[in-house]
Amino acid sequence: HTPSPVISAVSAKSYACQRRTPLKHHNLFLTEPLELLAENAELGENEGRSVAFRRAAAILKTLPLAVKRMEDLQGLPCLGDHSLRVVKEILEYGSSQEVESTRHSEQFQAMKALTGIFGVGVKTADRWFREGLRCPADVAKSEQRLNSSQQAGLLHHEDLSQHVSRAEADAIGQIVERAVQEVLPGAHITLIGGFRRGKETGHDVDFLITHPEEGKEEGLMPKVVQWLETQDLLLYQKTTRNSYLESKEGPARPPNNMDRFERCFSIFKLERRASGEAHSSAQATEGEPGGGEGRAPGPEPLPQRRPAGWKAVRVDLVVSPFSQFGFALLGWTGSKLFERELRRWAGREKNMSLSSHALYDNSKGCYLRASTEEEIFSHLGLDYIPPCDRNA
Ligand code: DCP
Ligand code: MG
Repeated sequence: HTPSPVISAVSAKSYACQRRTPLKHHNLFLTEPLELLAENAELGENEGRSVAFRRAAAILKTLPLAVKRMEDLQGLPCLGDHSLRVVKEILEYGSSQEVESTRHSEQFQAMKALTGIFGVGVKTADRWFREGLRCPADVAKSEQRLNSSQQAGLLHHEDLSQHVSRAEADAIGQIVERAVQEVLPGAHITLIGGFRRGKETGHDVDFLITHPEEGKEEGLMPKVVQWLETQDLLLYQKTTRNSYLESKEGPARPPNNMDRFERCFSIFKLERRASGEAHSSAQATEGEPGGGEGRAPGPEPLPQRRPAGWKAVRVDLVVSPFSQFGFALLGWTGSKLFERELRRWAGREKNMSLSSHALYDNSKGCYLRASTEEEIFSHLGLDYIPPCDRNA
């Protein structure tokens, strides 16, 4: 059996940043189970295992056809023994026992439900699980001490667990645009994250803000937040300052690049009027497993304020200096695996360190400047991949 030319072309490209990964593909019946195992590994803090499953899923997303037989996979990189075993079982029997038992396990479901609360990470969720808590309603009833983000997360959990539609993202975009123009005319805002990659729904809305005059962007975030607060548009916000400049770490050791910009994690109060379909889309995308009539058996709904007039929506705002804009844009467009693969490619194949602030050439001992994403791909010796094909 000789691999098809298409497979041969893909097989030379073992990094996701070398390939085009569209949003819609032909192998969801394989990638969904593999990504469930990846998620389970993440919830168990097994990062290596999680990345292995994600890489396996990502290669299958690039194939131009649905996989029918194991031979179709010959010569493909990124498929480890465990992933191959899962794929084989699905091809033969229609499902994988390991995947289905994980999907239905109490621990997986509880960890997913608990980390689904805004402000709750794996460590907290794990502690709560060991204390017997299984779902947000259990947490609400318990005597747990909650920090302010967790309190907001619980209070707005029902809204936040629903997908954000593109129309809602655009409505939020208009509000952010207005806020930013009020406090700093001439600033630019760009929709980043999943929506920039063409996703029709997201778990939040992400924006990158900059100003063409370097330095003008300094101190912008508190002013934007204050404006939003005076308009009663925020239900929660936590702002972190830009710590990149004060960072003592050398450039060769790239900073944990998500944390250094002036950034605001927030929950917006979106008037349902502001996006015509806020109401209906929230219901349409709920997609509870089990479906059918009424509620699926499971966690009881939380008691919470449920005014019909608005919906709580998670919004992330990031401010970048103009000189770093290309790096910030590339670093915040995702997907998370695509970002990871870009950094791995840079380090392993090019001896460079990429972050969402800069690109450093360790061999030459200098920074490589770039103002667009295209230039960064070119510095890295990669073909340009547009955002819609970064859905690894
Ligand atoms: N990001 C990253 N690594 C992280 C967190 C974020 O690379 N640990 C980058 C890539 C993401 C972007 O930031 O695409 C936004 O993060 P989100 O968690 O909002 O992810 P998405 O927007 O891609 O997905 P969703 O539709 O679920 O919001
Ligand atoms: Mg997002």
